[in-house]
Amino acid sequence: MAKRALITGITGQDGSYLAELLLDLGYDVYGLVRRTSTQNFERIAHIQHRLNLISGDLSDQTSLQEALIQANPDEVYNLAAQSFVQTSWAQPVFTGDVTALGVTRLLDAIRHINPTIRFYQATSSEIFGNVREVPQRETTPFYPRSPYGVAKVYGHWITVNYRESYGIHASSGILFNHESPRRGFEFVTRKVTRGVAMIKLGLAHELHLGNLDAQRDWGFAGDYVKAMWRMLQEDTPGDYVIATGKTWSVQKLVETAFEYVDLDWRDYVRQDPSFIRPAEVDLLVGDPTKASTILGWEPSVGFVELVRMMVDADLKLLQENAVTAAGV
Ligand code: NAP
Ligand code: F7E
Repeated sequence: MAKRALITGITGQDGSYLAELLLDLGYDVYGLVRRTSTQNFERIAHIQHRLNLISGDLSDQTSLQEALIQANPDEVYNLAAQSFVQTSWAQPVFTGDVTALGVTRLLDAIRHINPTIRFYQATSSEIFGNVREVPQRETTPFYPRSPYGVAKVYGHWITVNYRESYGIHASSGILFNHESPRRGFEFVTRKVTRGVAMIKLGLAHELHLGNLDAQRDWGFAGDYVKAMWRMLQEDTPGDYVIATGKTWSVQKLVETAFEYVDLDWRDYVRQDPSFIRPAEVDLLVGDPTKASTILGWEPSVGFVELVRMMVDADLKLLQENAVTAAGV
């Protein structure tokens, strides 16, 4: 019989890649979707006919219980969150409710309805924040620097706690930044690749950015969802850092993207204080040795290839939109 999986956050970047992966593996895939005034299923439109979508919200306990009863899953992947760090200062209570307490709501529903369900929690490298060690590994102490990071620390520890308290097969993936052509427009990689594509096509003339000195360990989302799945196939649950082991500055990201389309970034990039954060995470670089050793997981896409993939995709998207708008 086909395995069944429930994905929260299926309409997001990772949810869409994970849904594709699980469908390819022969799973029956269920996704939790929240009601929005305009439907936002763009990332899953191409597979929507193969998915079972269930209405629910991480802030609503009843809907989570109902979703578990309807989907009757073997595996639950909790990818839903208020995931944008900058917004977490503007909406700290909402971020805590969804990104932190939402994890408890889901775990507690699992505990009552079917404690044999295997559970994946989307933890983040933002828990390391003001880093205590370089590179960061599973044992590195946490020092979050935003309401989002604090919420993810809570989500991580409640996952560990339900594993230890109730024996739930609950794993936490401590994922470093991962990107793709499906990344939200507000995150810096996509903002840059879309900005570059717009400038190249004459649709924009400037790109406003914040701190160019921050360094991130950027990988490809399509690789990272494979690590999520592998964690739940292990006999023993655990916590795993998922990263490339290399770090790059935002400035290098900008240079790489502009260079690819033969433009000089200095002619277009403007520093804008409105994108500077109240507290910054200066340097993230992960050590994925445990994931490599136990899960056999390795990243397949490097930084330059990733940036070029995203610029190409944004150029194509904008050109297609122009053709559609022109009615050609
Ligand atoms: P994303 O594109 O922002 O997707 C977030 C998803 O969560 C969307 O499907 C969103 O639904 C859903 N969601 C938000 N609030 C919800 C609520 N109250 N109830 C139900 N669903 C809700 O994020 P992502 O990049 O795919 O990341 C997936 C997960 O990994 C998140 O938990 C994120 O915090 C974590 N993470 C991401 C990275 C990264 O670099 N991408 C790294 C580490 C950890 P709508 O479409 O309706 O908004
Ligand atoms: O910022 C700097 C910014 O918003 C990266 C989320 O997926 O990864 C993501 O969080 C860096 C920061 O991602 C702009 O200050 C400069 O230092 O792309 P970002 P993030 O904050 O690292 C982690 C692992 C997650 O878990 C999160 O869910 O880029 N930066 N100028 C800028 N950032 C943005 N967004 N916009 C700018 O204009």
